[in-house]
Amino acid sequence: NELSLAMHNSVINRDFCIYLQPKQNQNEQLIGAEALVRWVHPKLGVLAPDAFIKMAEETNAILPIGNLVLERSCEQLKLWQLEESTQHLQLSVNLSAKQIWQSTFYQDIINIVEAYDIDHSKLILEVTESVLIQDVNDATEKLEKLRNYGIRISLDDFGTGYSSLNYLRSLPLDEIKIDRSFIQDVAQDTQAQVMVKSILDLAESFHLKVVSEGVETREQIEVLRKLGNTFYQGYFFSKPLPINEFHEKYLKNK
Ligand code: G
Ligand code: G
Ligand code: MN
Ligand code: NA
Repeated sequence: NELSLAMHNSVINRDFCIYLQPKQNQNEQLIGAEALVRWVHPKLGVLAPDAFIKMAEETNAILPIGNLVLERSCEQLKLWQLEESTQHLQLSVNLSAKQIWQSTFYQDIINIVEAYDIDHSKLILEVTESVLIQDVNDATEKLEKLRNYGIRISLDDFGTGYSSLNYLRSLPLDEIKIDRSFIQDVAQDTQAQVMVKSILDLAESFHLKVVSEGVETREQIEVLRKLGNTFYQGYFFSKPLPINEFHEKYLKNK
């Protein structure tokens, strides 16, 4: 159809960019960002992932788009690493299952990381449970290799999958991101608080960092602070921003 033809052309023309959503530590200091892809459609303008990621996966366009996102992300990390004031910043990149299933997956990542000559430890790859569930052994082996190379691995949308606890034990992880459905309720709902507290305790015993996703209010932050140690990401701080706006807002006087 028309949109998939346009996507095919846009892959050739590299009409994709990343927006950055800030990630803060418990003291609410900026520690990095998540890269979120946007399709800069020649006629329709900037499109968000929900408008095209599904189609990109169905047509396998997600493979070149995924590589482009990684390139743009490593390029940004390289720029941050040239300045003392920004070299501590980390950048998280979402991976689709299709990317991980490629036999060239590991080497594709390494090639990009080496081409941009970045500090490996500042790149975080986000995977979802559903990705891992389909072939745990294959995913574990590949992610373990990336981790041995120094790249960090994060489990996205944590709590929405169905056998989360087993995975925490067996997967090569550095971080989990608590799904925003838990965070949405955490200020009012004591059950959500109990859930989040258990996740934070569990993560601590596994030496995993935790990001609370979808933080929208001060109240949520105060409740989360009492429950344990977590980083924050969400509209309370900022929606995903074009790179120049991100720099304007967070790094202007640095
Ligand atoms: O940017 P937005 O808030 O609309 O993101 C929506 C969804 O799209 C999220 O679930 C996110 O994980 C996914 N997504 C964003 N960027 C990428 C990307 O570069 N690759 C893949 N595979 N998914 C992405
Ligand atoms: O699935 P993933 O976590 O990769 O996707 C992040 C998605 O969540 C993006 O679509 C982003 O725009 C959205 N998002 C980020 N912060 C918030 C928030 O505070 N509230 C809501 N409702 N969505 C958010
Ligand atoms: Mn994500
Ligand atoms: Na998520």
